[in-house]
Amino acid sequence: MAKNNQAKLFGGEKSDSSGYSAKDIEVLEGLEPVRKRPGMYIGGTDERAYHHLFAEVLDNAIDEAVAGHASRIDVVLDKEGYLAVRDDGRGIPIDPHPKFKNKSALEVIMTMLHSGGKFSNKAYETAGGLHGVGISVVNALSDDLEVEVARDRKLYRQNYSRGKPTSKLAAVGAAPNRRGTQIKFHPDPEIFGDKLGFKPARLFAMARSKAYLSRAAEIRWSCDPKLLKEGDPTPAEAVLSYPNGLADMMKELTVEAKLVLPEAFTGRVENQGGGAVEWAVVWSGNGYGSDADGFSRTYCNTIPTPEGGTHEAGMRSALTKGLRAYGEMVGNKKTGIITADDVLDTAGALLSVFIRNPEFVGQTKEKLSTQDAFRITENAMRDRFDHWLTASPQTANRLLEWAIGQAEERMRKRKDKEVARQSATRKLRLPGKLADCSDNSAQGTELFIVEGDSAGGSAKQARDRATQAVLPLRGKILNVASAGDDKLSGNKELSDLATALGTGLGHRFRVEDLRYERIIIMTDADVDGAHIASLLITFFFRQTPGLIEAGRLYLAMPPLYRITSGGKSVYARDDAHKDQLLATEFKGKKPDIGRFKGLGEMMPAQLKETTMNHRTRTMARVSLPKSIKTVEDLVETLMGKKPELRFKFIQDNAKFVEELDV
Ligand code: 0RA
Repeated sequence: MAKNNQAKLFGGEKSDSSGYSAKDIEVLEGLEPVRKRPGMYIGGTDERAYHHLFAEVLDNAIDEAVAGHASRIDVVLDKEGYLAVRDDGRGIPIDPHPKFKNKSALEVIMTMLHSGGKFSNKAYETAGGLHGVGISVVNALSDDLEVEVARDRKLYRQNYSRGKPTSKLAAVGAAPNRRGTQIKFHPDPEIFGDKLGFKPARLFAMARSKAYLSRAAEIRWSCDPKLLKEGDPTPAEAVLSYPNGLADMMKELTVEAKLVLPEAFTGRVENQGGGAVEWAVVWSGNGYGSDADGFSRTYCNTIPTPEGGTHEAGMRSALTKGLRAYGEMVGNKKTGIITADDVLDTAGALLSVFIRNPEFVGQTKEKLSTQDAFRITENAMRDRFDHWLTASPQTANRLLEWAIGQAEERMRKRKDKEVARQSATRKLRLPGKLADCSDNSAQGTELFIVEGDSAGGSAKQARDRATQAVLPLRGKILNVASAGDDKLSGNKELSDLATALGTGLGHRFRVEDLRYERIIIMTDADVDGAHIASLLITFFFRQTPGLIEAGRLYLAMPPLYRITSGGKSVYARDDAHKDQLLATEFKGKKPDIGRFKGLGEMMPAQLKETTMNHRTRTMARVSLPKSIKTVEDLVETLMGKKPELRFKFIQDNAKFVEELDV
């Protein structure tokens, strides 16, 4: 009997009216690579991959239903962990394959990578395309697999293990009232380990979402009750039939959602040639601007396209343009501010398209790239959306108002953000008056805080551009000792200073963030200069005590006098220094004594030599005398009523530390 059938099989000719025959099957290669590197074909060997085997088998049956050849699919999970998927389609062809003379088409489909009916438009109008790696991969990764084909009133069977036939394709009986294919398989523990098994809940969810997507097919689910653990809500038996397709899926997805409109916008448009576009769209609302509510699930030929693609873009375009056109039609003046995001951010959208020869791109080939899908989807949805809106103005107006509310919320948020960003960049942007040094790291660099713009100008000319920065401060600096923090931050001079330092102020101060190795206060060598220096020291003491503790604050010591005699010039810091020089170096001479009114009066070369060039200058490091422990002490000393005290402090303090050669 079996022998007879074999003989007949291989002598058979094509008997199908669709024009499909074994020669249409593309053949690429054997299955060894699949077992060697399963991850390349099913993305791993974990539980997800394990269940993906079911998706592959189910997709084949669904394709047969979508193509209009099958209407019922049975999924049966038995207690041994075998999973069977049966359809009532045409049945996998069992005639001999023209290229492989001694093999049936079925065997070629089962044992050759990338072979199958999916490659020919004649076999399927809208097959899942590249996504389906094919039934052969499932075969390769199963330790036991059985195919049954009911065709031409006969039942055929063949068994496989790990991709290789373990029996010949044989007619095993009559099948007078049956047509179709059944594939029953068990994933190979050699590949997946012996811990994994099918999870009923997971299979059921997969089957159900396929049922929503193919109204053509009714899926009957059955699972051995022994596999259902306590509390698992998965039914042992179920008929999954959703004549309303995505509308049903949407109902299921939005049972608890708050919706802007009571009804979903749903529809289905069938094109000639078997293509179709189906959708269900709702708008959810938990107040404007709550962007957590939107979702978009798109499919092509029942295959999920989580990365969207051309079909999704077509949908977005249809919804956006449609709503805007409606707004313009009813003369709503605000319509112009609506963007695609306003319409779509809170939209929950389901979209399923069926097209011929879909093409996918992206990392995981999960984004539809077929150009036609845009136009097909946009046209189908736009036309229906226009009708839907005009047919119920109440609903349409509500949606329009919602979108305008979204737009206004978006614009308000953007404004807030801009304000926030502005203040953030102001913090980062260095003050315009700062002449920064070109070296990027703090090491070896100095910031000169200079009194007045004219001194600042001299200092900028005198500095070493690579390592010395100059920040001129002008005007009366706030009396920082008594100023509150808000007044402080409102003071332009001091906030510029804080910015230049790079450290935060107060409790946010971090010495590591200091943009320079040394901070040098450079003021005139007179009482006013001492006043300003004392204000600054008070500021540092209050806002950045760590900077003083770290020994990074200095006082420049510009000279007050220039003593010249017989072509020889010497600078004197103060009166005492001058007197000392007159009594020693210039003893018995009548030198010319010049007094600098301020730093600004000095030639840049003089300023450089006396105050800024670290090889020739004299500087004092600021360290507070032990007697000063609190801000109050310091303020009392520096800011008290008597300016002499202040001047004295600066001078004493300068003397307090060794004169530095830095
Ligand atoms: C190749 C060609 C034809 C059908 C199939 C494959 C087919 C495959 C599977 C897998 C599960 N169920 C299936 N049903 C059909 C067309 C055969 C013909 O034209 O007769």
